[in-house]
Amino acid sequence: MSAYFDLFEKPKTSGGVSAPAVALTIAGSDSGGGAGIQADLKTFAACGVFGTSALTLLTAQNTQGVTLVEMASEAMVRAQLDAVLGDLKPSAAKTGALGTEAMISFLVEYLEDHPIESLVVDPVMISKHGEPLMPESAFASLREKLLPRALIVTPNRFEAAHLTGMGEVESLAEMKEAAKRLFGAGARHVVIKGGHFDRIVRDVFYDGSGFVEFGADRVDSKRVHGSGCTFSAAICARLARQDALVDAVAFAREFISEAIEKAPRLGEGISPVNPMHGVWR
Ligand code: PXL
Repeated sequence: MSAYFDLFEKPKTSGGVSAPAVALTIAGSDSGGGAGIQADLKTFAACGVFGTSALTLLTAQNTQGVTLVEMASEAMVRAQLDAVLGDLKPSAAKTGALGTEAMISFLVEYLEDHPIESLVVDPVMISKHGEPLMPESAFASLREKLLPRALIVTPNRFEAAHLTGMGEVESLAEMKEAAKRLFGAGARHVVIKGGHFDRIVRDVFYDGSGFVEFGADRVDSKRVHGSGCTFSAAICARLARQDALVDAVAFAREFISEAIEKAPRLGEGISPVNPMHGVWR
């Protein structure tokens, strides 16, 4: 039986009224439904968690590519965060596409006044189609300002190479070196995903003292859209449910493998992953 067998376990109840864990995604919208907040909210729901969101940007896109990106105003992001944090009280949050250096700086300042302990940072830089979702000039802010706020940062090898300035992160040894550097930049935990390049997937988790390797000897050879969002959202959902971090990462590894294997053939371009694989396939 896989690790997500208890997905549909009943939420905790208080006084007969169900009280699910609440998670927050601070991310961009993907009109095509494959990545961004759409993937995050589906993943939260599939993991038995009530999803809330603060949209940072809108993309017009489908399986074939991104045609337009527009930023939300700072006032709008602030109002969304105030509304959600002040009332629904999420117990974990994740960041996805933040778009600009100004948005990163705003969010970091906001988090100073409204700290979120269980914060998953998915350093979204580029879409699956190769369109930049953040200018290179913002990478340093992400590393220097946002990573110190992260309970865990979840780059793929490409993102890890950019964030560390290592040029490339290909081998397991380079993944470990990159994880150490990102820990050194202030992230309290790091998981570097290997899935973008290997047929056999290997992810490396680092907590500052030791490494844990997670592997999946299947799937992930498919080119799909939304896998990074779904992976980080699954970690966030399990943190919201009070899982230990390493258990949340192990769960997310299983969850994303299944979501890739069950990716539906939709559209003419790159298929979206299927975070709802436990519900329909
Ligand atoms: O997969 C990264 C990602 C995150 N967020 C949004 C996106 C994408 C990729 O296209 O569009 C909004």
